[in-house]
Parts: sequence; C-alpha cells; structure tokens
Amino acid sequence: MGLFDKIKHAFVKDKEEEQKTEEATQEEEKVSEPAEETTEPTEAEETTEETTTDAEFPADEKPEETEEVEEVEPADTEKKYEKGLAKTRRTFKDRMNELFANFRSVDEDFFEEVENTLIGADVGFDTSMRIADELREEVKIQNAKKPAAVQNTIIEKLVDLYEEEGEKEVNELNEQPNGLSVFLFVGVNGTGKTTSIGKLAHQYQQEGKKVLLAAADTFRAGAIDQLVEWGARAEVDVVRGNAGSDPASVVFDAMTQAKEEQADVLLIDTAGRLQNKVNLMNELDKIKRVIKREDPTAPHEVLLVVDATTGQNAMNQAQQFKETTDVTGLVLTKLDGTAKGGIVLAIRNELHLPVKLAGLGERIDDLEVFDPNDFVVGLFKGLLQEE
Ligand SMILES: Nc1nc2c(ncn2[C@@H]2O[C@H](COP(=O)(O)OP(=O)(O)OP(=O)(O)O)[C@@H](O)[C@H]2O)c(=O)[nH]1
Ligand SMILES: [Mg+2]
Repeated sequence: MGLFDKIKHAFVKDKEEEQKTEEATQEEEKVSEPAEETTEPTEAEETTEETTTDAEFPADEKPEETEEVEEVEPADTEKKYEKGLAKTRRTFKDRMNELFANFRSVDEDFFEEVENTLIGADVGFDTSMRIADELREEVKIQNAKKPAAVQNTIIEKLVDLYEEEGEKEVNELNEQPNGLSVFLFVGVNGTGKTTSIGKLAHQYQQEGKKVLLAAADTFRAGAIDQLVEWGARAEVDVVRGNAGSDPASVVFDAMTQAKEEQADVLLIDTAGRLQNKVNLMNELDKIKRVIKREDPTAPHEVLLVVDATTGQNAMNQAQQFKETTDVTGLVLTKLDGTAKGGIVLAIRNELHLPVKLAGLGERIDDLEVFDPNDFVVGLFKGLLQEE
C-alpha cells in the first residue's frame, strides 16, 4: 500500500470511529433502546477494540488480556507522536483553512498562495515550489476545482514526493551485531546532544547491552558534568578527561576502554560551538581519525543533532555540517510541542539526510527510533477532506 493510501485508510478509519463514538453517545442517551450496528463492516473493522465502548462489549466478550498487553508498546509510542505532532498538525490545518477561506477560483494567485502556505508550514522552499507546479498540472488534467479535491491533491502530492525521495533512505541506526558500535554525536549548542546520548544509553542499557559514553566536549566543564550525570541516570560508565583537555585523547581513552571491556556501544559527545566553525570541524576530523585508527570501520554513525523548534535554522545547520563532515543521519529533538514538524519533509526532500531518532521530551525515555511513514501519516491524516 502506498503512503497516501495509508493516510486515506487512516482518515476513513478516523471518520468511522468518530461516527461510532457519536452513535455510542446517542445510544447511551436512549438507554432503553437496544444497541444497533449501523455502519457497514469494512477492512477497518480490525480496530474494533479501540473504538467500541464497554456498553457494546459485555465483560465476557472482552479481548484477551494478552492482546491488550501487546498493544501497550506501540500505542504508547503512537500517543507520544500524536501528542508531539499536535501543534504541527494544528498549524498545517490553520494554514490550509486560511488558504481555502479566501478561495475564489483556481488561478495563478491561488497557486502562489499555495506556495506561501507550504513555505510557512516549513516544508521547504523547493518542495513548496514543486508541489505548486505539480498542482498546476494536475488541476489542468483533472479539472479539479472544488476546494476539498484541491486540498486532497495538495496532500497527495506532498506525500508522494516525500515517499519518492525516501526510497533508498535507511532510518535504522547502523548497529554492529558482532562488535563495538561507535556513534559520534555532533551539532551546535543546546540542540540536545548530551540529552539524546543519555536517552539512547538508557535504551541500550535496558536491552542488556554494555554501553560506554565519552565526554569529548571538554570545552565546557559543565558539559562533562552533564554527561556524567546522564551516565549515572542511565547506569553506564563515562570516560572523561579534565576540562580543557584534548577531546581526541578522551576519545582515544574511550576506544581503548571499550575494546578492553568488550563494550557493545560507545556514544561520543562533542562540543557544539559554531562561532569557531573551522576549529570545530578540525576537531571533529581529529576525533574521527583517532576512532578510525582504533577501528577502521568506525564511526558507524555520525549523528547530527538538530532542534526541530528552530525550523529553517536547523535546516541551515544540517546543510553546513553536511558540507564539512560526513553526517550519516539526524537526531531531530524537541519535536514535542513544536509547530515546525513540517521540516521533516524538507529534511528528506532537500537535504537527503535520514532522520534516525526523534526527541519527544526531556525525560530519559523520550527518545524514539524515527518512523518516517508513521510520522507523515500522523501529520496528514487529519487534513484530508471528504470529497
Ligand atoms: N522538550 C524537549 N527538550 C529537549 C529535548 N532534547 C533536549 N532537550 C532540552 O534541550 C536542552 C539542551 O539539551 P542538551 O542535551 O544539553 O544540548 P547539547 O546539544 O548537549 O548542548 P551543548 O552541550 O551546550 O552543546 C536541555 O534543557 C534539554 O532538556 C527534547 O526532545 N524535547
Ligand atoms: Mg552537551
């Protein structure tokens, strides 16, 4: 099933759920009358247990306990994404409503409005232009003039482009099944490097892996302490030097210790000053050389951490880092509560970098492996219109 079809499917399911909830409420109001199923059974029926109320489900017919347990994990993650995306969704919706509030006819002014709307929704400049161009063509061919049809076509184009650009994208972390995985975290100040390392360390530790952290941000004494604190929280060891010491020597020590202790994962924190861009890049190069000398296959990931709330700024940082160092993937932090989640589309379509991890809060378990399709389904399903 294509991504857009998935969204349509989710949209139809939501509509049915809405209808059922409405019916259930009506049934509750008319207590004496027996419950009556009015909706046609469809392929969406598999979700019945989510939507039916206790009134429709006599205690003895409730789904087995084990089935409910299986549901817990994905539902939690889904809920986090749902919540994290709420503002982005609202922004998209508001902008779409604005666009169609002034809708008179599908003319050149309207296409320009579409471009502006999409740029404003952070999906990226090139993407916005492309979508508007494709819409021009589509409208010509299909003669689609009704607002609902035009809106659905915009969403379809966005999703199709996103899907097409992601064909060869690998979103899983490059973990080494038999040996040490070395992940280097880079990014400007305050984006969430140290926090993301702490969260990921916790996840691996919980999986029973032997994890080691390296405090290679020696520029700030506070930075070392912060990583040490996260190490304590995640119950993993931290290799550190003194403030002001050579970050590459800390990394050397960490590589040595990781090998001695046969660690599974080494996560390296680095400094994020951008005012010394050249120094910073030199430092990263030196760190990488030290890693490679100890293990020619490493680092297995160079993860650029960007703050989703900064929108276009995050895009610019990613562009700069991509030009000077071989970034293998992104960690997109602070997706909780930002309205700028649309940059996920711009990141893929314009930077061609995979988002590998998503930060959805400040707590230790608020980091998720990024599922780009779930993200896009969650973002757009509420925007489709009944035609
Ligand atoms: N809401 C939210 N806050 C986050 C997330 N990730 C990080 N933060 C917060 O962002 C702030 C900066 O995070 P750090 O991990 O210190 O960032 P850093 O990149 O290590 O910063 P420097 O060490 O200064 O380079 C902290 O207050 C974190 O709690 C996230 O996913 N969601
Ligand atoms: Mg830090």
